[in-house]
Amino acid sequence: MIKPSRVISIAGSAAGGSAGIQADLKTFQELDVYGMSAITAIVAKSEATGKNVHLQTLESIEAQYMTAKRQVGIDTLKVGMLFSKEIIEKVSELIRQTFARSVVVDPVMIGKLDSKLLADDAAEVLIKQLLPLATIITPNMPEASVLLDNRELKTVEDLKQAAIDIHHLGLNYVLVKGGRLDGPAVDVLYDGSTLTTFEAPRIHTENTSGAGCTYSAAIAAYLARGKSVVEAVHLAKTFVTTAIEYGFTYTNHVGPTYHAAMRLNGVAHHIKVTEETV
Ligand code: PXL
Repeated sequence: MIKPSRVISIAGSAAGGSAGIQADLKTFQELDVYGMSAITAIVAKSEATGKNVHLQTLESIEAQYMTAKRQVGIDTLKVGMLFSKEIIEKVSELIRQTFARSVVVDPVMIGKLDSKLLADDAAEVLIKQLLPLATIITPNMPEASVLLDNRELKTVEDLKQAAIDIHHLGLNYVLVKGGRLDGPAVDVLYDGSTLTTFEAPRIHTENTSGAGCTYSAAIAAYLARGKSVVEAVHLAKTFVTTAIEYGFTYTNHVGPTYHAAMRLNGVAHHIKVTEETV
């Protein structure tokens, strides 16, 4: 029997099942890797107090991570919502002590419904300690803007310059995602010499909750399976675009993407890939 590669998600729990750890584990299962988790916080809104983010202790996070590492072993890591400076420092330390094949960091800052998923004083530690440990980081446009002192990003050309400038922070691969562009959904990947552009058609839907989590989890799964970074992003964008095409909702809330869509229906849209040397 061939044993699947082992991937851990260090991220928040999204009670509604569309984002965070829940999206990551569904994606890992769809893409034939062995999924594990270390939960940093539970995102669930208390009606009584309005509190939305319930943090885990550093002890709990370390215990979860070490249990997975000792019981199973870790080939590849995906990092999502960390929220606080202290959690970022702890997770950076745990990653430094692990011989992982690849590390995917989704620098989660703001949820789709405007819930705050990163503390105000935490961006600097994120940039200095965690991002340099990543094989690839996957900011969306608002996150890329924060990494560049709140620079305004509007066009594909702005995304290309953003990817180049974020790379100069001392990082490996930088993928800036253009989900919020007008027009096609164009993402830009930069590795220090080549800019690769991935283009999908714009899908007009509200049901995209957890799309970013799903995309970065799929990148981690394909990297764990031995794909190159460019191949992993291409395949993961195909996966998430299909999941968005078949997104749905049970209620009047913004609904999830459908993680099983590609398995059940095949690829919905092919991604156009172009490369330029910079
Ligand atoms: O989509 C960003 C995100 C990441 N992680 C968790 C979330 C969300 C959005 O709600 O809840 C746990």
